[in-house]
Amino acid sequence: MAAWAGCAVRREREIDSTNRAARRWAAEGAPHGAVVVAARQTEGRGRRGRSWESAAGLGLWLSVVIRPDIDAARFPLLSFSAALAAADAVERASGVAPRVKWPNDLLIEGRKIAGILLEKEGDAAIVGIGINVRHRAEDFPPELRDTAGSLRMFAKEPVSLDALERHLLAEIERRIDSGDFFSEYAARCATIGAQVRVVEMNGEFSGVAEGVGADGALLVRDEVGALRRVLAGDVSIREARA
Ligand code: BT5
Repeated sequence: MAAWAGCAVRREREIDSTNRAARRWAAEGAPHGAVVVAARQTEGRGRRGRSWESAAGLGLWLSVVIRPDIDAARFPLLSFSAALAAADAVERASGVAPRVKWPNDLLIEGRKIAGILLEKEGDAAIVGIGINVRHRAEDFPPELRDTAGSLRMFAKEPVSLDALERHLLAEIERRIDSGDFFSEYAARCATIGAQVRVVEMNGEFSGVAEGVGADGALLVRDEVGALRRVLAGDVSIREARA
Protein backbone atom coordinates (compact mmCIF):
# COMPACT_ATOMS: atom_id res chain seq x y z
CA MET A 1 0.00 0.00 0.00
CA ALA A 2 1.17 3.48 -0.78
CA ALA A 3 1.63 5.82 2.22
CA TRP A 4 1.48 9.28 0.62
CA ALA A 5 0.55 8.63 -3.01
CA GLY A 6 -3.23 8.70 -2.97
CA CYS A 7 -3.46 10.12 0.59
CA ALA A 8 -6.29 12.30 -0.77
CA VAL A 9 -8.26 11.25 -3.85
CA ARG A 10 -10.86 13.06 -5.92
CA ARG A 11 -12.75 10.65 -8.10
CA GLU A 12 -14.78 12.14 -10.94
CA ARG A 13 -17.13 10.57 -13.44
CA GLU A 14 -16.32 13.20 -16.03
CA ILE A 15 -13.91 16.11 -16.02
CA ASP A 16 -12.13 18.34 -18.54
CA SER A 17 -8.65 17.10 -17.66
CA THR A 18 -7.34 15.49 -14.47
CA ASN A 19 -4.14 17.52 -14.90
CA ARG A 20 -6.11 20.74 -14.97
CA ALA A 21 -8.12 19.72 -11.91
CA ALA A 22 -4.95 18.69 -10.06
CA ARG A 23 -3.36 22.06 -10.89
CA ARG A 24 -6.38 23.91 -9.53
CA TRP A 25 -6.26 21.75 -6.40
CA ALA A 26 -2.49 22.21 -6.03
CA ALA A 27 -2.96 25.98 -6.22
CA GLU A 28 -5.42 25.66 -3.32
CA GLY A 29 -2.93 23.63 -1.29
CA ALA A 30 -3.46 19.98 -2.23
CA PRO A 31 -1.09 17.76 -0.22
CA HIS A 32 1.88 15.83 -1.61
CA GLY A 33 0.38 12.70 -3.16
CA ALA A 34 -3.11 14.08 -3.83
CA VAL A 35 -4.72 12.31 -6.79
CA VAL A 36 -7.43 13.23 -9.26
CA VAL A 37 -8.84 10.33 -11.25
CA ALA A 38 -11.64 10.45 -13.80
CA ALA A 39 -13.61 7.83 -15.69
CA ARG A 40 -13.73 10.17 -18.68
CA GLN A 41 -11.91 13.32 -19.75
CA THR A 42 -13.57 15.67 -22.19
CA GLU A 43 -10.35 17.60 -22.87
CA GLY A 44 -7.59 15.13 -22.00
CA ARG A 45 -4.28 16.71 -22.86
CA GLY A 46 -0.97 15.51 -24.24
CA ARG A 47 2.25 17.48 -24.47
CA ARG A 48 2.67 20.68 -26.46
CA GLY A 49 -1.02 21.30 -26.99
CA ARG A 50 -1.82 17.83 -28.28
CA SER A 51 -4.90 16.02 -27.09
CA TRP A 52 -5.30 12.71 -25.29
CA GLU A 53 -8.24 10.46 -26.15
CA SER A 54 -9.85 9.45 -22.82
CA ALA A 55 -13.07 7.53 -23.40
CA ALA A 56 -15.35 6.65 -20.48
CA GLY A 57 -14.22 3.67 -18.43
CA LEU A 58 -11.70 2.41 -20.98
CA GLY A 59 -8.52 3.58 -19.30
CA LEU A 60 -6.84 4.91 -16.21
CA TRP A 61 -6.74 8.70 -16.42
CA LEU A 62 -5.15 10.21 -13.37
CA SER A 63 -2.92 12.99 -12.07
CA VAL A 64 -0.81 13.11 -8.93
CA VAL A 65 0.26 16.28 -7.12
CA ILE A 66 3.88 15.90 -6.09
CA ARG A 67 5.73 18.30 -3.86
CA PRO A 68 9.17 16.88 -4.32
CA ASP A 69 12.12 17.51 -2.14
CA ILE A 70 14.30 18.36 -5.14
CA ASP A 71 15.58 21.36 -6.97
CA ALA A 72 13.04 22.74 -9.45
CA ALA A 73 15.62 22.19 -12.22
CA ARG A 74 15.24 18.44 -11.70
CA PHE A 75 11.43 18.48 -11.99
CA PRO A 76 11.48 17.22 -15.58
CA LEU A 77 13.07 14.01 -14.34
CA LEU A 78 9.84 13.16 -12.56
CA SER A 79 8.34 12.29 -15.93
CA PHE A 80 10.93 9.54 -16.33
CA SER A 81 10.16 8.09 -12.93
CA ALA A 82 6.45 8.27 -13.75
CA ALA A 83 6.99 6.37 -17.00
CA LEU A 84 9.01 3.69 -15.24
CA ALA A 85 6.46 3.47 -12.43
CA ALA A 86 3.71 3.10 -15.02
CA ALA A 87 5.69 0.40 -16.83
CA ASP A 88 6.16 -1.55 -13.59
CA ALA A 89 2.51 -1.11 -12.65
CA VAL A 90 1.36 -2.31 -16.07
CA GLU A 91 3.60 -5.34 -15.78
CA ARG A 92 2.31 -6.17 -12.31
CA ALA A 93 -1.34 -5.72 -13.26
CA SER A 94 -1.29 -7.36 -16.69
CA GLY A 95 1.75 -9.61 -16.90
CA VAL A 96 2.89 -7.73 -20.00
CA ALA A 97 6.10 -5.69 -19.85
CA PRO A 98 5.89 -2.46 -21.86
CA ARG A 99 8.93 -0.65 -23.18
CA VAL A 100 9.54 3.06 -22.83
CA LYS A 101 9.96 5.23 -25.89
CA TRP A 102 12.01 8.29 -25.00
CA PRO A 103 11.09 10.34 -23.17
CA ASN A 104 8.04 8.74 -21.63
CA ASP A 105 5.62 6.92 -23.87
CA LEU A 106 4.88 3.30 -23.03
CA LEU A 107 4.74 0.89 -25.94
CA ILE A 108 3.70 -2.72 -26.30
CA GLU A 109 4.64 -4.30 -29.62
CA GLY A 110 5.23 -0.81 -30.99
CA ARG A 111 1.78 0.50 -30.01
CA LYS A 112 1.41 3.38 -27.59
CA ILE A 113 -0.50 2.23 -24.54
CA ALA A 114 0.30 5.09 -22.18
CA GLY A 115 1.59 8.65 -22.04
CA ILE A 116 2.77 11.05 -19.36
CA LEU A 117 2.15 14.78 -19.04
CA LEU A 118 4.27 16.61 -16.48
CA GLU A 119 3.33 20.17 -15.54
CA LYS A 120 4.32 22.62 -12.86
CA GLU A 121 1.97 24.52 -10.58
CA GLY A 122 3.76 26.81 -8.14
CA ASP A 123 6.18 24.59 -6.27
CA ALA A 124 4.25 21.42 -7.07
CA ALA A 125 4.70 19.06 -9.97
CA ILE A 126 1.60 17.58 -11.56
CA VAL A 127 2.23 14.15 -13.00
CA GLY A 128 -0.54 13.10 -15.38
CA ILE A 129 -0.69 9.52 -16.54
CA GLY A 130 -3.01 7.98 -19.09
CA ILE A 131 -3.03 4.20 -19.61
CA ASN A 132 -5.27 2.53 -22.20
CA VAL A 133 -6.77 -0.54 -20.57
CA ARG A 134 -10.02 -1.82 -22.01
CA HIS A 135 -10.06 -0.60 -25.60
CA ARG A 136 -10.64 -2.92 -28.49
CA ALA A 137 -9.02 -1.68 -31.69
CA GLU A 138 -12.33 -0.24 -32.87
CA ASP A 139 -12.73 1.81 -29.68
CA PHE A 140 -9.93 4.12 -30.82
CA PRO A 141 -10.75 6.93 -33.24
CA PRO A 142 -9.65 6.08 -36.79
CA GLU A 143 -6.59 8.34 -36.65
CA LEU A 144 -5.16 6.40 -33.70
CA ARG A 145 -5.98 2.86 -34.85
CA ASP A 146 -2.60 2.21 -36.41
CA THR A 147 -0.53 3.48 -33.52
CA ALA A 148 -2.47 3.09 -30.25
CA GLY A 149 -2.97 -0.05 -28.22
CA SER A 150 -4.48 -1.08 -24.92
CA LEU A 151 -3.73 -3.71 -22.31
CA ARG A 152 -6.78 -5.66 -23.41
CA MET A 153 -5.15 -6.20 -26.79
CA PHE A 154 -2.07 -7.84 -25.23
CA ALA A 155 -2.85 -9.25 -21.77
CA LYS A 156 -4.04 -12.82 -21.29
CA GLU A 157 -6.51 -11.87 -18.56
CA PRO A 158 -8.77 -8.84 -18.13
CA VAL A 159 -6.91 -6.09 -16.27
CA SER A 160 -8.58 -4.47 -13.29
CA LEU A 161 -8.51 -0.67 -13.31
CA ASP A 162 -8.49 -0.65 -9.50
CA ALA A 163 -5.50 -2.97 -9.27
CA LEU A 164 -3.65 -0.98 -11.92
CA GLU A 165 -4.31 2.25 -10.00
CA ARG A 166 -3.08 0.71 -6.74
CA HIS A 167 0.11 -0.61 -8.35
CA LEU A 168 0.70 2.69 -10.09
CA LEU A 169 0.49 4.77 -6.91
CA ALA A 170 2.70 2.31 -5.02
CA GLU A 171 5.32 2.34 -7.80
CA ILE A 172 5.30 6.14 -8.08
CA GLU A 173 5.85 6.41 -4.37
CA ARG A 174 8.64 3.84 -4.38
CA ARG A 175 10.51 5.53 -7.22
CA ILE A 176 10.18 9.06 -5.92
CA ASP A 177 11.16 8.09 -2.38
CA SER A 178 14.23 6.27 -3.72
CA GLY A 179 15.40 9.50 -5.38
CA ASP A 180 16.68 7.40 -8.28
CA PHE A 181 14.49 8.56 -11.14
CA PHE A 182 16.32 6.69 -13.86
CA SER A 183 17.13 3.23 -12.54
CA GLU A 184 16.34 0.60 -15.17
CA TYR A 185 15.51 3.31 -17.71
CA ALA A 186 18.08 2.10 -20.22
CA ALA A 187 16.93 -1.50 -19.86
CA ARG A 188 13.29 -0.52 -20.42
CA CYS A 189 13.96 1.98 -23.19
CA ALA A 190 13.18 0.95 -26.76
CA THR A 191 14.84 4.09 -28.14
CA ILE A 192 18.35 3.50 -26.82
CA GLY A 193 20.33 1.52 -29.35
CA ALA A 194 17.84 2.18 -32.14
CA GLN A 195 18.18 4.08 -35.42
CA VAL A 196 16.12 7.22 -34.92
CA ARG A 197 14.84 10.26 -36.77
CA VAL A 198 14.76 13.42 -34.70
CA VAL A 199 12.49 16.33 -35.56
CA GLU A 200 13.36 19.49 -33.64
CA MET A 201 12.08 23.06 -33.80
CA ASN A 202 14.80 24.06 -36.23
CA GLY A 203 15.50 20.99 -38.29
CA GLU A 204 15.67 17.21 -38.50
CA PHE A 205 18.39 14.60 -38.46
CA SER A 206 18.94 10.85 -38.24
CA GLY A 207 21.27 8.87 -36.05
CA VAL A 208 21.66 6.20 -33.43
CA ALA A 209 20.39 6.85 -29.90
CA GLU A 210 23.25 5.99 -27.57
CA GLY A 211 21.83 6.82 -24.18
CA VAL A 212 20.16 9.32 -21.90
CA GLY A 213 22.04 12.06 -20.03
CA ALA A 214 21.65 12.87 -16.34
CA ASP A 215 19.26 15.68 -17.31
CA GLY A 216 17.08 13.34 -19.35
CA ALA A 217 18.40 14.45 -22.76
CA LEU A 218 18.54 11.77 -25.43
CA LEU A 219 22.09 11.39 -26.76
CA VAL A 220 22.07 10.72 -30.49
CA ARG A 221 25.13 10.03 -32.65
CA ASP A 222 24.32 11.76 -35.93
CA GLU A 223 25.38 10.78 -39.44
CA VAL A 224 28.65 12.71 -39.27
CA GLY A 225 29.59 11.13 -35.96
CA ALA A 226 28.74 14.02 -33.64
CA LEU A 227 26.95 13.30 -30.38
CA ARG A 228 23.88 15.53 -30.18
CA ARG A 229 21.73 16.19 -27.15
CA VAL A 230 18.00 16.16 -27.76
CA LEU A 231 15.98 17.79 -25.01
CA ALA A 232 12.75 18.57 -26.77
CA GLY A 233 11.92 16.98 -30.04
CA ASP A 234 9.90 14.24 -31.63
CA VAL A 235 11.91 11.08 -32.02
CA SER A 236 10.72 8.23 -34.18
CA ILE A 237 12.28 4.80 -34.06
CA ARG A 238 13.22 3.75 -37.58
CA GLU A 239 14.93 0.48 -36.86
CA ALA A 240 15.01 -1.22 -33.49
CA ARG A 241 18.25 -2.65 -32.15
CA ALA A 242 18.91 -6.22 -33.18
C1 BT5 B 1 1.18 12.17 -24.03
O1 BT5 B 1 1.31 13.28 -24.84
O2 BT5 B 1 1.39 11.04 -24.36
C2 BT5 B 1 0.69 12.52 -22.63
C3 BT5 B 1 -0.67 11.98 -22.34
C4 BT5 B 1 -1.07 12.23 -20.90
C5 BT5 B 1 -2.50 11.87 -20.66
C6 BT5 B 1 -2.86 11.96 -19.20
S1 BT5 B 1 -4.42 11.30 -18.88
C7 BT5 B 1 -4.43 11.97 -17.30
C8 BT5 B 1 -3.78 13.36 -17.41
N1 BT5 B 1 -4.75 14.39 -17.72
C9 BT5 B 1 -4.55 14.94 -18.92
O3 BT5 B 1 -5.25 15.86 -19.44
N2 BT5 B 1 -3.46 14.37 -19.49
C10 BT5 B 1 -2.86 13.38 -18.62
P1 BT5 B 1 2.01 13.25 -26.26
O4 BT5 B 1 3.31 12.56 -26.17
O5 BT5 B 1 1.97 14.66 -26.71
O6 BT5 B 1 1.09 12.36 -27.15
C11 BT5 B 1 -0.15 12.82 -27.63
C12 BT5 B 1 -0.42 12.06 -28.93
O7 BT5 B 1 -0.68 10.68 -28.65
C13 BT5 B 1 -1.64 12.57 -29.67
O8 BT5 B 1 -1.31 13.62 -30.54
C14 BT5 B 1 -2.11 11.33 -30.41
O9 BT5 B 1 -1.38 11.14 -31.60
C15 BT5 B 1 -1.73 10.19 -29.48
N3 BT5 B 1 -2.84 9.77 -28.60
C16 BT5 B 1 -3.88 10.51 -28.14
N4 BT5 B 1 -4.65 9.80 -27.33
C17 BT5 B 1 -4.11 8.56 -27.28
C18 BT5 B 1 -4.44 7.37 -26.60
N5 BT5 B 1 -5.49 7.27 -25.76
N6 BT5 B 1 -3.64 6.29 -26.78
C19 BT5 B 1 -2.56 6.33 -27.59
N7 BT5 B 1 -2.19 7.43 -28.26
C20 BT5 B 1 -2.95 8.54 -28.10
